[in-house]
Amino acid sequence: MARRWYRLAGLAAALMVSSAAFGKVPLASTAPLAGARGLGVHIYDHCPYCTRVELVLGWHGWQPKRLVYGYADVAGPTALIGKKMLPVLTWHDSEGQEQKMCESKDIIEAVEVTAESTTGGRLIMRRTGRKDLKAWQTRLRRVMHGLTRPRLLQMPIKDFAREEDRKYQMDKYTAKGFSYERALADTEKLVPKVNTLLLEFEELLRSDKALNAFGHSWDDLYVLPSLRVLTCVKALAWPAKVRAYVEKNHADAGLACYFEHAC
Ligand SMILES: N[C@@H](CCC(=O)N[C@@H](CS)C(=O)NCC(=O)O)C(=O)O
Repeated sequence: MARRWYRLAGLAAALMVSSAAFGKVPLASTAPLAGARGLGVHIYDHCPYCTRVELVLGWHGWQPKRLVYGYADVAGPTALIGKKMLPVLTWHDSEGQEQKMCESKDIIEAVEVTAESTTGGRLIMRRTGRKDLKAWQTRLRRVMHGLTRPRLLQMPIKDFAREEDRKYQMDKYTAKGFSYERALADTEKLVPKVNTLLLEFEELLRSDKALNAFGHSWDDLYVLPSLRVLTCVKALAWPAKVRAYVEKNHADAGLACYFEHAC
């Protein structure tokens, strides 16, 4: 029963998400999380998909139990949804049945739809498709990983607490041609590039709290998790407005950044 509901919920959410993406009115308007008890959000602390889910849950004032997994733990996530992939949201519905949902977009849509019909409203507008933002993100992606991958391993998070967790991350990216040694040696080349991007980002912000004047949108959900990950890099110079945007949005969601542990 739980499995069947889980598949149906996934389908309904997928329909809503895809119709939202094409600018249509969502096909379904049920509130999948109304009456939910014992909400749990299963995550890796450093994972951008997990962060976007935690941001939306937190902005809505929901405080699910936070279950963080070691990156090499295959059994934990697999026991939830049959594969090693997070985030996953778990809860008991109004009939006491255990429910699970994966896919960050589906989880966020479920939270938004539920908030719309229970607590008064959605918080996240659709992605705008701003070209300036897309170009900025593409340039950031090219340079950020050399700074963040080696340093995330040093953060005091459960993801990388054990040697096997750190090895899992290193094996994963080394197999794709990433060199940790070269990345660290390139620090002095990469830092000015990211600093320039952070300065440029200041110009992209159209309000203190959001990328667009109308408020939060998927634009923010794509960018904030990358900026949070960058907070583990000590040598970066954060323009005050950008740092405030990052700190305020994460603080509002009750989510810590890595500034104090940056290395
Ligand atoms: N489409 C999924 C993607 C989730 C995803 O890729 N999660 C990564 C963590 S950032 C994961 O679980 N990776 C497992 C692994 O690398 O072993 C979503 O949006 O939720």
